[in-house]
Amino acid sequence: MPKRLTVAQQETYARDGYVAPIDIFSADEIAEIRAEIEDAEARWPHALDGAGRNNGHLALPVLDRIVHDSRILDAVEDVIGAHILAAGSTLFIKEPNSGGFISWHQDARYAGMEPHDWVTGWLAVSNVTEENGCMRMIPGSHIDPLRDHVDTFGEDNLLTRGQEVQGIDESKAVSLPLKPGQLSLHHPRIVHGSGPNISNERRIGFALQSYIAPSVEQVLGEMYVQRARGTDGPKHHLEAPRVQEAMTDAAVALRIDANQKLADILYAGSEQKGKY
Ligand SMILES: O=C(O)CCC(=O)C(=O)O
Repeated sequence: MPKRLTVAQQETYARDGYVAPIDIFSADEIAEIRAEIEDAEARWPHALDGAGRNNGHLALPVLDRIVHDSRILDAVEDVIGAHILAAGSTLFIKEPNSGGFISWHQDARYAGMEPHDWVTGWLAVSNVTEENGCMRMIPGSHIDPLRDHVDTFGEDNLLTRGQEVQGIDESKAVSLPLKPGQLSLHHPRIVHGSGPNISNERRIGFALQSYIAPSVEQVLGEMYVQRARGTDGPKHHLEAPRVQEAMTDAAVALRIDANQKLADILYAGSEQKGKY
């Protein structure tokens, strides 16, 4: 019996390559989380933007608590099983009336995590709507093998290389609006993207990218993981401690190393580097 998803939601994930919405945090809990994140942005400007958007959970307790929240892990367990490693996180913030968008892509194309026994969670910290740039999915696209991507390095593209799967039939796209505190889960090969924020509100998403089964290897470099649930028999990866206090020297140093290793993976084989 599943722990957090219904059997119907498990079937939806298997068929479509994503499932949403999944209720996780109450309105009060997510309001507190948002306040803590915005307080951290004010205290440590640039710690959470640009390349600083990556792996904030290694330095900020509020993000660490999300990554290790048992309700999220229950939903993840329903997809990848009871042994779970947390392999990274990214804050995707779109400011009001800003052009930043995410082109159609498949996460597995550049992530180096093989085989694809992993899943990405995406938590709405703010209200997330079509107007402010919610994610859009192409249902069933995870069934096919990986598609070719073109690296555009587009100015407003929020992906590292501006990587893009071209020729997508957008009439097939499904939008995933979420209320604050709701989660979506998506498959490593699902083709997805998101548009710009044409509203007057911030869009704050926290991507838990990704939760992996311990058998998953990193074939493009090295990465840090945290044991989130169960055991890590193979121990393929470097192990990161959980942070107790915000932005300690040790946590900041570890995060710099983790983000450099992540950049080495995401830009593997590319002569050009982007902003993230
Ligand atoms: O935040 C977004 O709009 C997209 C994020 C994304 O592509 C992902 O989490 O895999």
